[in-house]
Amino acid sequence: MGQKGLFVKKPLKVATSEEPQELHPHLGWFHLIAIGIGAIIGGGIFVITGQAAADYAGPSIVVSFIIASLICVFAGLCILELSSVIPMTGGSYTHSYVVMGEFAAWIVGWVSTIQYLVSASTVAVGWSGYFKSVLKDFGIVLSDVYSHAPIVLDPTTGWGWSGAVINLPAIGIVLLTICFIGIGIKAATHFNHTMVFLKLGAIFLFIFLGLPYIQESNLIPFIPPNTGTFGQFGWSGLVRGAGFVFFAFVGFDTVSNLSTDAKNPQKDLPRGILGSLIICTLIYLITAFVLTGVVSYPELHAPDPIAVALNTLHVKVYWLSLAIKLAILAGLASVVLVQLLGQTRIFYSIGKDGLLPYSFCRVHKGRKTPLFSTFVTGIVAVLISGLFPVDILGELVSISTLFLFVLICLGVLILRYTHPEYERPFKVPFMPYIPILGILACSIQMGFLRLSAWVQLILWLILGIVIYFGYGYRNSKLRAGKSG
Ligand code: ALA
Repeated sequence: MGQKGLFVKKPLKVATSEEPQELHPHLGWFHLIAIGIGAIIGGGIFVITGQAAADYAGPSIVVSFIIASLICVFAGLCILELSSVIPMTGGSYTHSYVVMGEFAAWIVGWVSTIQYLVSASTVAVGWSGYFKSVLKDFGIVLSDVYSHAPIVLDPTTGWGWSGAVINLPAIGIVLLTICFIGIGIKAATHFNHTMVFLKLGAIFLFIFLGLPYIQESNLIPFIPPNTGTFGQFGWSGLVRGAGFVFFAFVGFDTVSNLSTDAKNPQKDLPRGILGSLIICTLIYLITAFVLTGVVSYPELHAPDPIAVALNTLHVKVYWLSLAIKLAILAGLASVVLVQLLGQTRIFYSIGKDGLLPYSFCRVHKGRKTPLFSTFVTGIVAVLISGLFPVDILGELVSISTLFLFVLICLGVLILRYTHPEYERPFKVPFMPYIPILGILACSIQMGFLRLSAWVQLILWLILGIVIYFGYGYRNSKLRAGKSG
């Protein structure tokens, strides 16, 4: 029999027994950590860190990273508990369906779309910046008209046109990765391992080369004085910087969406999520320290800050600098891949529940991949990455992810009190303090972001609510009694 109301919940038993066998479970903890690193390290460290240091935090961006990583630990523990109770494809979307009901689940799924699809597009735009830089090293100058976002958001004049037509390199990398995903997850993870290896190699080489060239004068004052405007240096800048570099951690929970692709989800998901989070945090702290130590922070406002830093090193290591840039290109490509992969799985799960048309969950028999979801993901990412610049997209991704984390921490609290009897292979320690701290930290961090980010998030939510009442509410399988 069908159920009514916006808060209709998926019973846990039904949810788990419904779990599809169509996808091919073959990922171990090592693969999951690699996928985590593939999703985490990317545009955040290679592009956004430089801009956040130059505009908001200066050398104290290192502390911003610590704040951002603590928020991720709070949220990560909550995600782990939910994943251990509800080990299903769809990650936070499915968890919310079981814990808070359909409407909350839709909101989470819809906002996750920003987290995955928009962040993939953001990184694709960052990829385009480094691609141009590499071409320039070979004497090829790509016209901005075809390699830059046509839409801009100026802090003083508002929305406008840059004069460019489209960002073709960004579109190119989206198309390439979406083809890999379409071919099948096995091919996708092999591609990912190679990329992760190159990306880590580039970072370690940069740290190794940069360490001897750190100048104390670049790091002092560690917290540059506030300019008189809230969020521009000083303590408020340091915290705003944390909101910006939060982008660099987006994706650490991607692994939780892959429970049906994992061989032993209950053990390997915690290892995958926490392992990749710890490794990436350490790498970020050292990289940010070297970056701001080698270059005076105002100079880091560039689409390719690592390349800027490499150019200031006194050693003439042209080929090494080129190798690092090439590896960064590979690394950024791996983030695009993992984020788009996560998005296809979210569409798949939402389609399965009838909140999006059935085509979204149809799996190609030979390839074992949801082809239509992959196709739609590709088209939307092509449009976003071809038209928008990094700063607009990155800020939207950060605020949306923080919003999601508030809901996730809330979900853990609700489930502990509504269903204390559920078996919890992983339990958040220090209940209820960790989720409460998570909610507070994310909310405060959101408060430090710019008004434009809030406006974009609210508009996205309104669009999502319209789509839900226009389609999902009427076609929900749970409500119609076809599941649940
Ligand atoms: N965390 C990912 C990146 O930095 C989104 O590119």
